[in-house]
Amino acid sequence: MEPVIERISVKTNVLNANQQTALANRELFHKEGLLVMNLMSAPGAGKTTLLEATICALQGKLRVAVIEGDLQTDLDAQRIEALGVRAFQITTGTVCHLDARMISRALESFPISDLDLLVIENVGNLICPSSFDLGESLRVVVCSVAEGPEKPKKYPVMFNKADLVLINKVDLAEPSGADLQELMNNVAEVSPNATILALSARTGEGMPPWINWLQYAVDSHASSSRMLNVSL
Ligand SMILES: Nc1nc2c(ncn2[C@@H]2O[C@H](COP(=O)(O)OP(=O)(O)OP(=O)(O)O)[C@@H](O)[C@H]2O)c(=O)[nH]1
Ligand SMILES: [Mg+2]
Repeated sequence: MEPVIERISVKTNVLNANQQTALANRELFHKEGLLVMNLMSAPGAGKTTLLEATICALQGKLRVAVIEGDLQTDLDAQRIEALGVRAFQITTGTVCHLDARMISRALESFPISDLDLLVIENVGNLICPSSFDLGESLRVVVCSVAEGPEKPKKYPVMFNKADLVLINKVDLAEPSGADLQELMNNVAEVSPNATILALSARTGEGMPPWINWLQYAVDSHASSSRMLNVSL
């Protein structure tokens, strides 16, 4: 029994240490009046494609930057920079999620004072990223119809902490025979507090409600941060 107890306490310590840094990150983001979104999904669900389409839709409306998390390569950061948006790539090596310290270190050389929105694209993984608070204000989970309708039920932790679940690749629902309604029902069951939107980052179908939701989130966060900073 003893080794089991040791393993539990090591995990608790790691999460507690992460929480301290996440709180410091959150305080900094609040001071800057900056909305920070933690964008998570299984590998390949379409996070970077969604960001590319979102950046294009927000051009001239919001000042956005992106921190990318991947095990290897800066390919995703290159895709974002190709659109003229500042991006910082974190490569985690063998680690399957970003943590608050990685974000804090990135911020030492990545300026955020002139931004409205910072998106952190987490490592593609439906499990580990959900346990690590980064100091974000919003958790957005992308789930593609191609993954099959049962994924939310099998990986509920990721979904039940989400503020928004985006069902992506709806253009593939018909050709792949995927049951979009069943997927949406399963998301609603495990994400009772989340807004659920369906779209295709590739074709643009369903993008306007997502862009409106994001714009509203940034605007209301900016005004509540202003009030908080005035009262401090
Ligand atoms: N048909 C279709 N393909 C899509 C859509 N969104 C993304 N894709 C494709 O899905 C593949 C993976 O997309 P990415 O945006 O790289 O996915 P990701 O979640 O960023 O992947 P990781 O960062 O590796 O976890 C690419 O071939 C995209 O073109 C969509 O809405 N419809
Ligand atoms: Mg990506």
